[in-house]
Amino acid sequence: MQRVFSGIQPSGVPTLGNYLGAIRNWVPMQDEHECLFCVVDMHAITVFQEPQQLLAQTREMAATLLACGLDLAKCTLFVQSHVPAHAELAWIFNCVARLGWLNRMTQFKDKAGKDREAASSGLYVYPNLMAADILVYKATSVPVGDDQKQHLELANDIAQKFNHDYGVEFFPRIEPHILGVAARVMSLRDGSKKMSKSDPSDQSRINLNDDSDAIRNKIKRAKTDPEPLPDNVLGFEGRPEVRNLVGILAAVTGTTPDAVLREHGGKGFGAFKDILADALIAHLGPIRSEMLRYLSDLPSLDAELRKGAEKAEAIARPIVTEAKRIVGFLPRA
Ligand code: AQP
Repeated sequence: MQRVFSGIQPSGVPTLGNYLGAIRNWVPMQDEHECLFCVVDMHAITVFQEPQQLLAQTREMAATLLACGLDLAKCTLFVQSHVPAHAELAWIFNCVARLGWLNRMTQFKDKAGKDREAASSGLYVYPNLMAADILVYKATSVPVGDDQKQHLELANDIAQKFNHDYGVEFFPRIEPHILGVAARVMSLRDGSKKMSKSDPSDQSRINLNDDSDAIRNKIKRAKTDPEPLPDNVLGFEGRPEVRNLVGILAAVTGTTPDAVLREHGGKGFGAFKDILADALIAHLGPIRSEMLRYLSDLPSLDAELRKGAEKAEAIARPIVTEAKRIVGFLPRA
């Protein structure tokens, strides 16, 4: 049985992009693999988070994951900062990863923007912490959206260099697990940008806690063009917003963009957006209700997260202890 690790940042309310690109694909994996799912609050603070908001968003993210179908009888769900082994291994990896490797990471370039000097050093070494998140469990499979592929390649480079430098076969190879019809959901305002929970425009995304009116409004105002829907996927050329909306409908109705266009090709966007909004409301409504239910009992939610951290710690502690021994750290007597 493979050990699977995946994380999500509590840097905002989870979006439809997080759901279709990541969370939704985690649910069936629980039946086939040993799964660890983590709310990665240490990653979130690589960009400043207002403390009270971070705290609330961490619980909100955990509640959303449960509402989407993670089952605590089948998987381990926990908060990253509750398991210090992540930070311990990340420091070792800071000393293994090369600056040249980090310089190539496109996510740093995107997130740091034009003023790189003002970005936090945490944002720069983010991929080293991500490598530690995975390898501190010796996980071999990581389900992610396709935007994270580059970071996983870097994690493998770190694992190989650690093994090579210390002459061991300690860390395994990691395989990315990229799934889903709409593997990358784009912003509703700009089809060339990915949908992101931290985008300053709330209109750019569907949040998993949006109510029916908010969903309908955002879809109505989503950017399109005056032409009707094309008859087949070749018609997406030069129309990224159209490709995105069709991809979303295909993903939530469990079909393909081709099938959506066979049914709706030639329609105007007024009619198509109504159909899309209805499908999203039907799909996301029950998730929102469940999320609110989990959030109505915070002591139980916190207790479940503590149990999750204990289970995760039991796996991570011996692995990080051995990594420290390999490096030559004197064990505490
Ligand atoms: N638009 C997206 N389409 C498909 N998958 C996506 N993911 C994120 N956005 C999309 C996937 O969600 C998982 C968790 O992501 P994360 O929270 O760790 O960080 P992120 O990728 O940086 O997500 P956001 O929403 O864009 O957060 P912020 O705004 O804080 O940066 C990952 O598997 C990711 O691939």
